[in-house]
Amino acid sequence: MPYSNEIITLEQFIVDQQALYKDAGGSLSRIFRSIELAAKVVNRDVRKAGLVDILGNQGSTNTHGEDQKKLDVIANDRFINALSKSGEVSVVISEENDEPIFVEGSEEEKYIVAIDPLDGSSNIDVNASIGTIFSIYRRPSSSKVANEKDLYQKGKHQVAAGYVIYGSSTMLVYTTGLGVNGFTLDDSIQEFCLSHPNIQIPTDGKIFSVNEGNYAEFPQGVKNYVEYCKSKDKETNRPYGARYIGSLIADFHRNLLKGGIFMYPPTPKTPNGKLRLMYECNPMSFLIEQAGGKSSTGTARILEVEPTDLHQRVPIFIGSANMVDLAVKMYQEAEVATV
Ligand code: AHM
Ligand code: MG
Repeated sequence: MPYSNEIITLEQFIVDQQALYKDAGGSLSRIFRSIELAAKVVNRDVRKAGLVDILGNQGSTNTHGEDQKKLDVIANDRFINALSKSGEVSVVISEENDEPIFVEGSEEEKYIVAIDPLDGSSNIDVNASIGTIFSIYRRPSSSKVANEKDLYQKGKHQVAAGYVIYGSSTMLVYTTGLGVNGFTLDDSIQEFCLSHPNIQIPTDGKIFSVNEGNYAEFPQGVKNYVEYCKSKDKETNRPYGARYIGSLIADFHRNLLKGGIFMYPPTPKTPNGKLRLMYECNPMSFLIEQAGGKSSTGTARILEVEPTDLHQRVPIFIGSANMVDLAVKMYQEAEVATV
């Protein structure tokens, strides 16, 4: 019988699981090792952010016209470097880079990794949780250098996805399609240790997360759902709690553990919502489905969306299965009624 207090490190867990996700050559494991290393380094950077001059804007804007904070730039470099050195990744695509990065000397390798190196960056200087999101694809083509077909894959083809949250503790949560597991960084030994095995999101939740400041611009169906969440009903335990940090990882992580729904709907100002398909919506959707939840654009399963641009945005409704079903139903009914 296994000793119940046994510490299982991320590295050990991945080695044990390797055979299950058909990674006999260890390629994916090596990619994970580089993500783990970069995460530890970025964690160190984040923890000392208030002490050294790495807070504030870098002075450049990223491909979406947003200010880049210094830490965004640092985290981006750290992850790109680590992934490039893994020897397994042919292309890195990053929310912070306009163009895909073809890794010199690894052009023929079989994996493509998409990253949002520091999500929720507007929260850096107010000390709220931020994080890194990653998403891994295998190249379908055997061409020497990755082609468009390799880069523009639907989310359902991800072989692994996860995030690192730099919060009150630092956690790495990931899936390879065999459930979702969470590891907490033990600072004293600098190891991610299994703390949240086989995470399942409750089918019904009591939290709704949406930027209600945009309410006037919401589609009618989303307004209806928000009103539903806020109205009183004993049987369904309403009103639900409203929680919105403005950092997807933090909002997602809380809802994953407690049950809830996160929404970034389309508005006239942001007709495709705000969040990026490749760097945010696909990885989070893979995770939520593996945890028993759901994720939709309002009209389609996120993982079925055909990418047409590496930086495209999509509306998102993600979280507890019953909450997403109802939100999507109300959204669609109102859309039909306005046609
Ligand atoms: P970022 O990748 O530039 O940090 O932006 C994405 C963030 C998400 O983390 C968060 O869910 C969302 O933007 C919040 O947007 P808003 O401030 O419009 O509510
Ligand atoms: Mg982001």
